[in-house]
Amino acid sequence: MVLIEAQLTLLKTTFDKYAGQDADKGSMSKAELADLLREEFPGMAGDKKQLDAFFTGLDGDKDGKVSFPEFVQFAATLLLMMTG
Ligand SMILES: [Ca+2]
Repeated sequence: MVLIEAQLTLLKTTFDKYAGQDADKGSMSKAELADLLREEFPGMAGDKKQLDAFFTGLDGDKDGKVSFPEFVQFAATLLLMMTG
């Protein structure tokens, strides 16, 4: 459980860092997601089509913003895929 807690804390820190850039600090806009990708995943940045697809995939309820639960769900899915 300690490991999961550490992962969640890291996710929350990462989320807050980028979601907090504009007035809406509780969710991530597409611009903020683009910043996150550029900083955390340099290899994925620069492709607008890829960013659009990524953002749409994260935005589960399609309200144009990525909330923390949506972000966590995505990270969990990634983790499951990686641990197979
Ligand atoms: Ca959303």
